[in-house]
Amino acid sequence: MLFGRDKKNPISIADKKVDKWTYSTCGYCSTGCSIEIGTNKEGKPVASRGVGGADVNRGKLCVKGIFEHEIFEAEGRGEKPLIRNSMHEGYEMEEWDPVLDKMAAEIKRIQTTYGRDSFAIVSTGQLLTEEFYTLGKLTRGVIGTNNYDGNTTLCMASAVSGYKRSFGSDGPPGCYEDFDHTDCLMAWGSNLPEQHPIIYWRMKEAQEKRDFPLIVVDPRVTMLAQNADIHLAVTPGTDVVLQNAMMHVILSEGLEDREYIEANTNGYEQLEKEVQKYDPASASKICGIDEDTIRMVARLYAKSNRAMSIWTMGINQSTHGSDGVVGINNLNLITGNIGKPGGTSLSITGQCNAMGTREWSSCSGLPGYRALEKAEDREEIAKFWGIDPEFFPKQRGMAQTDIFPAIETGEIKGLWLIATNPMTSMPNTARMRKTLEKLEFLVVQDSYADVETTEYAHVFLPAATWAEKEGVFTNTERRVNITRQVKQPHADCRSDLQIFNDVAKRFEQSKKIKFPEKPAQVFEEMKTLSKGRLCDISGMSHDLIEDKRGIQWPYTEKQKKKGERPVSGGNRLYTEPGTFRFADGMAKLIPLPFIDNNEVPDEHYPFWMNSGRLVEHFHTRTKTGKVGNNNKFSPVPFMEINPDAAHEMGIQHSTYVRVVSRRGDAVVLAMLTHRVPKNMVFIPFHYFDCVNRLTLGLLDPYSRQPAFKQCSVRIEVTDQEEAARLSKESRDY
Ligand SMILES: Nc1nc2c(c(=O)[nH]1)N[C@H]1C(S)=C(S)[C@@H](COP(=O)(O)OP(=O)(O)OC[C@H]3O[C@@H](n4cnc5c(=O)[nH]c(N)nc54)[C@H](O)[C@@H]3O)O[C@H]1N2
Ligand SMILES: Nc1nc2c(c(=O)[nH]1)N[C@H]1C(S)=C(S)[C@@H](COP(=O)(O)OP(=O)(O)OC[C@H]3O[C@@H](n4cnc5c(=O)[nH]c(N)nc54)[C@H](O)[C@@H]3O)O[C@H]1N2
Ligand code: SF4
Ligand SMILES: [Mo]
Repeated sequence: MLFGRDKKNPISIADKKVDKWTYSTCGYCSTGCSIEIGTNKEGKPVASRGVGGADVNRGKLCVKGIFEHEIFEAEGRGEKPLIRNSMHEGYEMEEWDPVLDKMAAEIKRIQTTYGRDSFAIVSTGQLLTEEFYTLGKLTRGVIGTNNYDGNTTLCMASAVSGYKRSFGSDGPPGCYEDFDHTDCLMAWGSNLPEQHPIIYWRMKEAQEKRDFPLIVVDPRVTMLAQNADIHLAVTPGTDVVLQNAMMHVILSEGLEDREYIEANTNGYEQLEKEVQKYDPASASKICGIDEDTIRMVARLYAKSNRAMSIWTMGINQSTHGSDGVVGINNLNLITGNIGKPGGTSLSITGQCNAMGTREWSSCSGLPGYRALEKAEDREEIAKFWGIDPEFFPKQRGMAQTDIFPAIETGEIKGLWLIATNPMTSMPNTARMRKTLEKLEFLVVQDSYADVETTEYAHVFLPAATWAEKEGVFTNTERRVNITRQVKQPHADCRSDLQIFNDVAKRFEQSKKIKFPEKPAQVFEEMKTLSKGRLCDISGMSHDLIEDKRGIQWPYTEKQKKKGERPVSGGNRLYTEPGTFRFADGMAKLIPLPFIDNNEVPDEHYPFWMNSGRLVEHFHTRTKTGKVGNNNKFSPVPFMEINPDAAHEMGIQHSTYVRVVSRRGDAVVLAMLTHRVPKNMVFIPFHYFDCVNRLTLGLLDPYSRQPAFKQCSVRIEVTDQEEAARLSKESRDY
């Protein structure tokens, strides 16, 4: 007889019958892992694996990447273009040509009737960079609407705005290799182990070797906080107060880096004057961190030889998002921690190509970090594209979060959404629904037809996704990496690049401009335009990028000609004194007065509502919701609530509750956990008709990014059977 282990079958890994592995870059988060997709003899994707020689991930993948081959043929993919005359009719399938004709005719009708800017375009951080560049050319050079932006306003806008205010340009100055050199790491509102698992692994490996302290600033006990040396459970939305208080300590105790400040910055006096107001005792009453801890952390940071900060949505998604970024930059500038190994301000990016859109999409300006506001930039691009510079607006138009209210007021009549699902991802779902219903014409271009926003569209364009196409992404550390085509587009889907080119052809103005068909040709154009810019990629090519498993910019033609090989990691910005991107080469120290403008808990709505993500899901679940090994871990909307709060209200673990805000309500399962303090609940935002029914989304004044993480709610015990029925209805795909 066999007992115990012997009884079990020996473990064997199923042979997936891979015939060929194709090199790509993961299409989920901004970590930028190199991935290979295995296809079988019939060309069907059957496996994914990490790429060993790639500096970013060194063979590893997280739980999303490892099942990524399953997304191509997942349920709900778009198959053919869909069309209808009004939102209240059913769709009909159509061929591409008549649908694109209709779309071009509607864009022209709306622009002629109401003005050029009355047709808006909102894109994403999830296309290939060549596609972003082409969409920018189409929008800025052909269609000519100034109301053009991306979902990145929900995501990275505060980081972009903060970098520009401090350093004179966007562009994260650090890299992952900084973890190998730092003596102190501070993570602000960033939950690496869940949201950037492979960056976390790089950080952890570095920390195990050199044991530097990790300080986590997050109102929740996240997985990162669990692994921290010091966890600062900051009062939501008050990071700027903590930063000012830390600077107060540093300056009053003379811990700043005088030499660095003098050689590299302007504005010291104004900053010093402002932070004088934030003595730790007063600051602690606002930010919730006791005064001694503030002093201790400030000293630790300033006395470290090299200190670095990383941050993500806990900072960006706030009414003080841009200020929070500037605050981190201030801290690093006064301690001399920019541009040196282990000393940096590294914004951890969100989507796989949120960086690519910042560099090349022309959303907030013109390609290659050029500005609409600068005459020489407008002239340079107009000349290169072959159009009149007067065709360009002289100022950036509306941000994505201003475009939707402009639909409400009737200023915008038509909208083209590309790879974004605002019905689920924007704050205040009820308002969003009314907004989309007001449109005379809505186009949704997505790889999946079943995205919630499609319900409001007049035209649906089925797009090829990720490795059904070829082109590059830029990751968090400015690394350009390539996605090779693994398979043909699903059904009748077309690549976004082809769709943009097909739309361009239908406008007279496009006759003046070249729209190359091949991604590699588009890349050549971008290379030319990048010469001498901060984001110089002129030394790269698709093949060299694959060969090196990704290359960080800048990598210039000159470097290539001199025979310099692209470094494998460790490439930084602002390493020389006085090389910031303002005219005088100096960075700016900017005072940050704090105004408390959040919706805070009160007697009617006593809980803070916080929202964010889970490791197994990506955003609105268009992909992970259909991958069994991702979806099974959290198939139903739930809420983290502190057990003490739950017991006081008689709420049992794993029962349904109704969460109510001034905007709406949502039914979720209560998950009792000490991750959240007694006066806070946390709801993942991956589910439709859930947390964004509750959110207020006040906007940051500089970046226009919504404060997704701060509003107030109350909780009601609810009828379990009714709730189960409602919950089931809302999650049926
Ligand atoms: N698995 C997975 N990974 C992803 C994504 C995904 O959907 N799923 N999305 C990608 C994208 S686009 C993005 S933008 C990133 C987001 O990555 P993260 O920003 O790391 O993720 P979030 O969960 O949105 O928010 C992080 C933390 O901010 C905290 N927070 C809330 N309010 C405050 C505050 O006032 N101050 C501070 N300091 N912290 C606060 C929350 O408690 C939360 O733990 O993840 C990327 N990676
Ligand atoms: N409450 C709350 N709300 C939030 C957040 C939060 O933390 N809390 N986070 C915000 C953040 S940081 C972000 S980034 C946004 C994300 O918000 P969205 O951008 O709306 O979310 P996604 O689900 O990523 O939508 C991307 C869409 O692109 C499609 N797609 C994927 N690949 C391709 C392709 O190659 N071509 C085309 N045409 N389509 C493709 C996908 O199917 C999907 O429908 O959500 C924001 N909303
Ligand atoms: S860490 Fe991000 S890039 Fe790497 S496999 Fe996971 S989702 Fe993909
Ligand atoms: Mo994001």
